Amino acid sequence: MKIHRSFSGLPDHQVTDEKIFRQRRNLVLAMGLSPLMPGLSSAATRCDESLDLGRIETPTRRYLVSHYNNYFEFSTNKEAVALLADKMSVRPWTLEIKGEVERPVRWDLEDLVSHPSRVERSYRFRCVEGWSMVVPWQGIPLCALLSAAKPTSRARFVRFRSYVDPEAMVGMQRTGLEFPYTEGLRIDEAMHPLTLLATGLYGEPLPASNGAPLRLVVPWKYGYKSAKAIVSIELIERQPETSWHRVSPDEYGFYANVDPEQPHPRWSQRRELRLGETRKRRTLPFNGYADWVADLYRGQDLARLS
Ligand SMILES: Nc1nc2c(c(=O)[nH]1)N[C@H]1C(S)=C(S)[C@@H](COP(=O)(O)O)O[C@H]1N2
Ligand SMILES: [Mo]
Repeated sequence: MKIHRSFSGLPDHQVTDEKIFRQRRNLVLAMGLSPLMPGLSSAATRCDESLDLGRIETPTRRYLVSHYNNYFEFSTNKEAVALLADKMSVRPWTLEIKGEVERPVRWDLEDLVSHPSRVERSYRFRCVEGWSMVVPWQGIPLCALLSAAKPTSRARFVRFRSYVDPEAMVGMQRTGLEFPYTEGLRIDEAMHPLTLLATGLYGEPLPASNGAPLRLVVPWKYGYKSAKAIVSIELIERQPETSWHRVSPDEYGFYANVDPEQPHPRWSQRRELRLGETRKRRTLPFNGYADWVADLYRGQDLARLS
């Protein structure tokens, strides 16, 4: 029988164990230095655990996932995005992780795509507008990259910036949004094991319309938090301003956790239309991920946080 050995000469399972151990230690070190915040300890202990998400609904057809998109850099017409976004060049691509970190890093896309922590995750995805989908993503848990950069004790929030290419992105002038598209998370949300930096879907590289080559996926929050085409991740002390919050602060909050009981000022959030279906479904608290993330918000006023 052939035993696979890695370069370290250890059988693969030991290497894995050691890798997990190192990740955990780095994470605990990183998190241990951070100011105490609700949910922090649970996020710290679960970052690198494998997640049993149970059974999830049937994935949305791939064609629908990549041909009905919000990507305002290109167009506000969801059906037009796929054609327009295809014209943007995504190679070469680097992602920088900077700010309040001991080890700023730049990743080439190639190294992310072959990253040892890559996972496959099917997640529900719920847009604030009331449509939803189920997507089989491939990607890297963001915590694996953040812990490698070693956040300092001042890192309490994370800011994500999308790419700008004024020539290819022909919709930029026609929206009220300011670009680069900017989003943010609290550090414990960013370190949560569900938070993914997606590099692909349906086993293939990300379609341009879904945010190629690299996009954030935060499945318990409304879709606008999941910024596309990410080039920069910055750890910072204060809650960052975000693109949607800036144009419409009463409608698009920073936390934006999916909450059927908290209506948007202009419509109810109780139900949603899954792409490809004809009858609406009930929207679930935290988009169905309450068991994994509700702890992050213990003791906080969720009405104000949504
Ligand atoms: N850079 C960028 N990221 C973005 C957006 C955008 O316009 N630009 N739209 C957001 C919104 S509102 C949603 S619902 C999701 C849509 O992702 P999808 O097109 O992959 O379904 O992307 C989010 N990320
Ligand atoms: Mo959205």
